[in-house]
Amino acid sequence: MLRLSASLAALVAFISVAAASVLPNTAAATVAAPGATSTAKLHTLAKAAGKLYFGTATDNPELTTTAYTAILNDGAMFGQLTATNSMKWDATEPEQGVFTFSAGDQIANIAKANGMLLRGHNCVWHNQLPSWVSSGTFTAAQLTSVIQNHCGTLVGHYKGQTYAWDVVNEPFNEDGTFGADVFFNVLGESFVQIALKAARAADPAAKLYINEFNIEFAGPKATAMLNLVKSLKAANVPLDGIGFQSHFIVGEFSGPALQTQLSTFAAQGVEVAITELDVRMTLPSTPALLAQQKTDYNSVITACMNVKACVGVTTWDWTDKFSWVPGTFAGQGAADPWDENFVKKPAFDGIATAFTA
Ligand code: 9MR
Repeated sequence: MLRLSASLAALVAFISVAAASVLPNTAAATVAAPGATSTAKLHTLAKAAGKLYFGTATDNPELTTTAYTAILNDGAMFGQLTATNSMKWDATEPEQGVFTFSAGDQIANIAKANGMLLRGHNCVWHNQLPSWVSSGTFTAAQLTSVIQNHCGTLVGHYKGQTYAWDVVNEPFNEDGTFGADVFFNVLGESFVQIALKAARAADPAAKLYINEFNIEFAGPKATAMLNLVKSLKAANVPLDGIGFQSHFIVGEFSGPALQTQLSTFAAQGVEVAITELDVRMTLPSTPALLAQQKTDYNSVITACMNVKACVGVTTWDWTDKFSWVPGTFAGQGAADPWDENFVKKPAFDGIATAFTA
């Protein structure tokens, strides 16, 4: 027994030494990973390429980090902002009829001060609802007026400042059925047009979007969204755009598939946009993963470039320091074009190259 253990230990020691001699040290490899070389400004490149904007989401707690705001406030880098959380229902109407816009205004004001477009996010979503909505008991007439009041007041507050609104966010399940939230349960799919009509009345100039994930490739969810667009258009319900969130995984993404979906929706007479782009990986990042991520970012921008109706691209924050990914997917991250120290990653070059191709 003792002899066996000793020889096992010797074997393990031998394998470790052998592995160390052929495998790169992980920590050293990460440090040696190449960063970006481009010194371009992404919004400037997007405009020169005929797009309306390159933009980013940002969140209020981040705005106290001066190294962060120094880059965020660069209107040549970012020509559009989305509030990550502060225009959502729980933030803006926490109690029925009591509206608070100070946090949302802080982000709207950064956009205004720097000449950036603003995308409103969002009016109606099953998530981040105050409990008076999510657990409320409503008749159809009552919930209709709750939606009309919320969307009307929210969109109306930012009237004249907003390029577009995600009026309805993530209405579908993966199988293409509507999510069973309070809105669908009480109103059926009519909640979509109730929200869109209220938003149009509140700000006739804002582009009205439905925003969704996992419609970037063919499947039941994309088909359901396409059918919804067709039925809303046929009924003359105001709808101007479809947002493709684009929360991708390194190496598991097809640019041609995305381009096909963008074109398919554009053919229905709506504009399209990449609204929440990030490309996550299993940590730690390696040069190979960062190189694949660069390719993936490049493919997303290329898909948008190849579809005229694709108006712009928004990343879901721009630095890994403030990415939502690690908090949601344990062990994953490094999803943004800048690292957690605000240093540009190869993905930055992937974006810049696609805009200039
Ligand atoms: O990034 C947002 C995160 O801070 C919030 O905790 C989360 C709560 O649901 O929402 C995140 O943003 C989501 C966006 O509003 C809609 N699409 C998916 C985004 C990532 O979860």
